Amino acid sequence: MSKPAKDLSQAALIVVDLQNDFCPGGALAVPEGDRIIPVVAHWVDIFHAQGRPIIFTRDAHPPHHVSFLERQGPWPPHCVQGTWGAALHPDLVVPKDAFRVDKGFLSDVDAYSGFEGRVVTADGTRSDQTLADLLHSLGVHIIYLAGLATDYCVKATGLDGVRLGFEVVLITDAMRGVNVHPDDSQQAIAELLAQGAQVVKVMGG
Ligand code: VGL
Ligand code: ZN
Repeated sequence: MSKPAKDLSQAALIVVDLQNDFCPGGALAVPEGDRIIPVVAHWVDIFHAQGRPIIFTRDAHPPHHVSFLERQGPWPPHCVQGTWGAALHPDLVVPKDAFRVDKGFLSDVDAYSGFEGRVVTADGTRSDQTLADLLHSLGVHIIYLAGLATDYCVKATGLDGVRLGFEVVLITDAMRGVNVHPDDSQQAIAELLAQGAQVVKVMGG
């Protein structure tokens, strides 16, 4: 198995929206969305073994969210809080000490970026802490990004990360896109690279 070439001592892993509704069988399935699970699991193991933070973001909409078709939004209803579709995929092994960040929880506001979310505490309630607050409190300067969807929430999270001064590393084989237009994911990655993100380099292979 491959290992990252970089020292992870200032890094965190962010797994974006790896939820049932974005996987095959879900309400807004990303093609092959579930195929990334073993790759994500490998990276979770690497970060966990080094005691580095792992953060799972979740799309967490109320019913009748502004992004849904019924309100002239672009998407079918998905990731409604408390439903099966909003849960992290059951094949994911989520370490006990992993963090959760929910976003998109305001009825009239959509939020693609994890940086618009709030940290969920151990008892499941939403705090006021943002993802940036959390990363700063943990001394994180480098974020490794994986998850769904490359062309929406991964892209938005990466662009915000760069803007906020984080070094952003894309684990491109651990992400998949919706691809409303066939090359949307490629374009998202190109835009992220143009803004200063990097693609992960691995040793071993
Ligand atoms: C997402 C579409 C709608 C995502 C969330 O997680 O990429 N995409 N809501
Ligand atoms: Zn959504």
